[in-house]
Order: sequence, then structure tokens, then C-alpha cells
Amino acid sequence: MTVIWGIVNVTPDSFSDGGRFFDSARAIEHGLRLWREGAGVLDIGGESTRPGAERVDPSVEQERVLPVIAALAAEGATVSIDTLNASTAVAAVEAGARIVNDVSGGLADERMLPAVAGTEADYALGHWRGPSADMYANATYLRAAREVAGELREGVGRAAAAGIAPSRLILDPGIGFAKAGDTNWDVLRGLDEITALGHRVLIGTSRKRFLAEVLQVAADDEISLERRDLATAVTSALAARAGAWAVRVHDVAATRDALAVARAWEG
Ligand code: PMM
Repeated sequence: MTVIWGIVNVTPDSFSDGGRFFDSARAIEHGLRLWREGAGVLDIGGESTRPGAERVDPSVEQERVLPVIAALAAEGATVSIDTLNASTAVAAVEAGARIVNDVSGGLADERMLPAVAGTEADYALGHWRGPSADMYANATYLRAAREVAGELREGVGRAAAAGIAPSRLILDPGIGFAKAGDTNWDVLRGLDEITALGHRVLIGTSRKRFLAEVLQVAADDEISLERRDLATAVTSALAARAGAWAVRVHDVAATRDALAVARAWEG
């Protein structure tokens, strides 16, 4: 059964939930709600990775996420830390996180892979071509799915060299990261190139700009948010069908329902 990762952003500036959970108590409450709705993993982030976002000091990031991680882990949830920083990854694991989710695949912080190797956490390795502030500068591809798969394979090699066992890896093509518009569809269409690498695959399409482009909605109003959540439920069901092990979403309930319908179809 496809695992649903529920997103809990503890940031004042994340592009899609705009700081609504920028408060530990509210973030914990939100995480518990997603857990009750059927999330198998709660992915906690304290630094926005949206295009153009500024970097946050790791100490500020940790102040935001550690209380939330500790509380949700204490409630029995499986928690993931969404971070680019090795120090935050280690502190999060100490606070109870069981997965480190690094959209940069170890490229943003050279200490990340050895730090993760020293823990027992699983590692979600994202496809990345540079920091959020200028990620579209590197967004040219000839055969997107193949190139992304090749670069993910290099990431697997870096992780293995640092001492992370292959069974601990989860690969993510990084939808929206250094990928403009149609490139994201090219990657999703060619997902078998990535599942063929033999690792668990995580797909994050939730509320992303390439969906807003298809729906022709503005990126930031509430109505557009609902429509992007519906679109996300569809892409998540299609990703599951294409072999994704997990999908990372804001609206857990909608995706849970979409996955249940897709499962019924498959019989
Ligand atoms: N996308 C965002 C943040 N973290 N992590 C993984 N593994 N995959 C993604 O696609 C991904 C991610 C950006 O979205 P958000 O700011 O709404 O969380």
C-alpha cells in the first residue's frame, strides 16, 4: 500500500501553507490531524525550499522543528525531518525522527551523508541541481527522466561511499526542483526509469506550480489551493500506480481517498 507522507511545515514563508503552522502547538495539532487521517509518515520542515526562498540559520530551524518532532514521535507517529542541514538532521533523529528527507541528496551540506550514516535513520535522497534561490538556472534537460535517474544513481553512489546501506535509501526525483513546467511531466511519465533503480521512490507533487499551470489558477488564493489539492490527489494516485512507494502531500485525506479508489480499480 502506498505510504502517504503528510507535510508539516513549521515556517513563516512556505509557498503553499503560508506560515499557518508557524507555532509549535499548532504544528503538533496539525501533524496529529494528518496522522489520524492516514499519513504513514509526518514530514516536518523548518526551512522553506520554495523557489527564491532565503536560507535559514540551522539554529533557528532546529528551534522550530525539534519540539514538534519530539511531540509527534512521542505520540507514536513515524516522523521525517525535511532539512538540508546535517546538524538539524542529527538533532532531529535524537529528538525521535526516523527518516532524514534531504531534497539536495547530500549536495547542500557535505557533512550530511556521513552524519546520516552515523544514525539508524532512513534517508530520502532528492534530485537537485542547486539552491532554491537560483534553481531554475540549471533546469535544462534533453531526456529528463533518464537524466534524473542517472543523477539519482550518482547520489546512491555518494550515499554508499559515506556508509549508508542501500536498504536505507528512498529516492525522490524532486518534482519542481530545477525543473520547469513540462519537465516535471516528462519525469513523471518516465517514472519507471527511476523505480528501475530498485529503491523505494517518493513523489512530491503537492500544490506545486506545474499543477497550477495545468489548472490555470493563480498560485496563492484559497480556491486555487483546493483545486491544487484535488489535482495533487490525482497525481498521487497516478504516481502510486506507476510504482511510487510513497507520496508527499499537504491534504492527506484527499490523497487517502484517491489512493483507495485507485486500489479498488486495481482489484
Ligand atoms: N518538496 C518540497 C519540500 N520538501 N521533500 C521531498 N522529499 N520531495 C519534495 O518534492 C519536496 C520535499 C517543497 O514543497 P513544500 O514547501 O510545500 O513542502
